[in-house]
Amino acid sequence: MTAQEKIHLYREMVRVRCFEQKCVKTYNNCYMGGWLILTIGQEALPVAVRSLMGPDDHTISGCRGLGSALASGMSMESIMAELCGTVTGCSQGKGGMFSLFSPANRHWGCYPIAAAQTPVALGLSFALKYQEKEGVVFCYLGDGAMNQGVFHETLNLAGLFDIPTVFLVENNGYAMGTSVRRSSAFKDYLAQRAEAYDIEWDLVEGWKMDQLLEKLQIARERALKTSRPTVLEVQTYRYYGFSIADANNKKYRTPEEIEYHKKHRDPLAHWKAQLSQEGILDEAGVKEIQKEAKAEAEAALETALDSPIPQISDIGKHVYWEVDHETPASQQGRYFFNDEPDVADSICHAKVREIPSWLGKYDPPPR
Ligand SMILES: Cc1ncc(C[n+]2csc(CCOP(=O)(O)OP(=O)(O)O)c2C)c(N)n1
Ligand SMILES: [Mg+2]
Repeated sequence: MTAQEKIHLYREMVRVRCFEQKCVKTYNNCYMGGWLILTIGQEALPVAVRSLMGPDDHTISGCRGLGSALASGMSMESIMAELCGTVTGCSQGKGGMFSLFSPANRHWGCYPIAAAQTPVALGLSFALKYQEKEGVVFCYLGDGAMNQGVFHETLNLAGLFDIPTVFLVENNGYAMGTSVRRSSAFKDYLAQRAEAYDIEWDLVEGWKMDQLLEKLQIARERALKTSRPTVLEVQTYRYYGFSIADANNKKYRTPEEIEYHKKHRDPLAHWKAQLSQEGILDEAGVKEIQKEAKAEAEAALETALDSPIPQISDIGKHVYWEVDHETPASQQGRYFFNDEPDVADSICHAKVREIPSWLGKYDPPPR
């Protein structure tokens, strides 16, 4: 890596952290609603993943997906507006936290249902193989999501059919307020479960950028050369609660534990120390990067709040392509199979129902 590339990785991590800190303030000032699930403390992985991706590589994440969305190349504006519920958001402000999709950046979203993204990742990877493309799918999931049945079905098929997926288990020690030890049966490491499916696995200290790059590269090469999947357990830690609304987050873990991670395992501090040791980044450079990232987040917020909220009349749009394009299928109410329109008509219809009057009464708080 060149010095510039190394600095780029640091800048990207700072962008994620500054953006999310801005989100916290914005949420607390009531300009954002719904879920806000932060990556702070876990920034290194999404940045490392993105830096290794080729033109046919894809990403998909679980609920803790702000970092992977931002690292994918999505703009701060499009994410901030989505979280604020305004139309310049990537899903026109109609989805929020779990609608951070960007096909242009080959990022297929943050799935709120634990492990629901894993079979989708499998399907994406299968498509790459089927179309004979040189690509890999990086699929993020949490330690808690690892206990979902669908993940095991996914591993079974990935192992059986040689599907090129890299499963990134972000083990941050907790699933909501439940620790890994209280929720999960395993021998030494969670990722070891992959052995049951004859899938290669590994561990990585997720706060160390250099280690992440090395192990991600091995997994990616394996997928490209042999089409074999990998389960990579990334040891990491979240500084905030499960979501922004987690009043007990210092009760199910101690403040000392949080402080320990901030002091000894912070991904930004770790990479910064390395770059400073190599003489390629000094304090003035760090300050400049922070200043730029803060200004970018501030500008994104301004744009988001200057945009209108979505029209009530658009509530049924951007759900089915057929409806948006008024195809015959949408008239029949059958979007995928058109052979039995009568049956379909009786089951569902494409027309948007009358909008309840209370839905129109939402007003954003005054600025
Ligand atoms: C199938 C399912 N069960 C329960 C939930 C509620 N839920 C949301 S996130 C979460 C814990 C997720 O923990 P983990 O996978 O470790 O991800 P983390 O939040 O730590 O990144 C749970 C239980 C859910 N979303 N989906
Ligand atoms: Mg977790």
